[in-house]
Amino acid sequence: MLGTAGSGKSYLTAVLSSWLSDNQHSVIRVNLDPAAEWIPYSPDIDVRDYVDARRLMVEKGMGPNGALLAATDMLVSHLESIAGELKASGAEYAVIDTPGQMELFAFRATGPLVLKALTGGEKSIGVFLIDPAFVPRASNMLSAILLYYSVGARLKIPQIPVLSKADLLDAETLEEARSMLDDPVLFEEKLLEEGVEPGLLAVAKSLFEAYGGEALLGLVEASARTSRGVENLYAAIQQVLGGMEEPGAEEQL
Ligand SMILES: Nc1nc2c(ncn2[C@@H]2O[C@H](COP(=O)(O)OP(=O)(O)OP(=O)(O)O)[C@@H](O)[C@H]2O)c(=O)[nH]1
Ligand SMILES: [Mg+2]
Repeated sequence: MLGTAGSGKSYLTAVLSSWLSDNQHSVIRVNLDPAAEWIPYSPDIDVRDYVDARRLMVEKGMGPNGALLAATDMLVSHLESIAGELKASGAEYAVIDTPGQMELFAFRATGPLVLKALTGGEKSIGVFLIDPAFVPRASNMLSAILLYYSVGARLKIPQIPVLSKADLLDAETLEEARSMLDDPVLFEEKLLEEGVEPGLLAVAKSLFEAYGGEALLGLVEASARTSRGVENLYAAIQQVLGGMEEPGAEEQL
């Protein structure tokens, strides 16, 4: 689960993993947030058992951001144990809830490193949550879209874009967002109206072209509050998994 702070990663982790186990899949929930105070599920694997950012603040007198940085970097020395726990579980699915401050995970060296160590060559998919606060203003949506592709470039795993907390958006707003996301001309018009500079307009246009006329191909609308869209998210996951090579297939060739 990836996404900006507060976008709903932990709640969707809870709901998706419950959905999976209700549907006879074995699943474990992994908390990767060393600074989480409270989590809406009980993690089967918890990085706070290895590094605790809150304790660093108290014991080393660090500020919140310094402690988070230190804790995220310290995670690296525990990767083998955490990956061992994950493998030993033998679960069919692991839902991994990433730290609130996405930039710490996605944009520092540790993120890709942690991801690679934990997934150990198994098929992995990023579920990228877009907060409804980005919707439906075109320039905000462009920011979210660029963030989505930027994380994809860093982590190099297939991603599924999810509009989270969809229960907070009324039908009209959702329709407005949808129509912009699959109509490059309308999207460009709105961007122009909102004063987005021409260089960025060209970037937006090329994204539409690159992804078959949709800025966020396969966007899933989901709500952890009502569970709406969770089944669609599962279907999207299956579709991506189906298109992926079997683990180790590359090496065998
Ligand atoms: N209405 C609504 N609120 C939600 C939903 N999912 C999460 N929230 C609320 O959004 C807030 C953040 O949700 P989290 O799941 O903690 O988000 P997060 O991305 O894990 O946040 P951090 O890890 O702290 O960055 C909480 O107060 C939730 O109650 C949803 O589907 N609908
Ligand atoms: Mg969280």
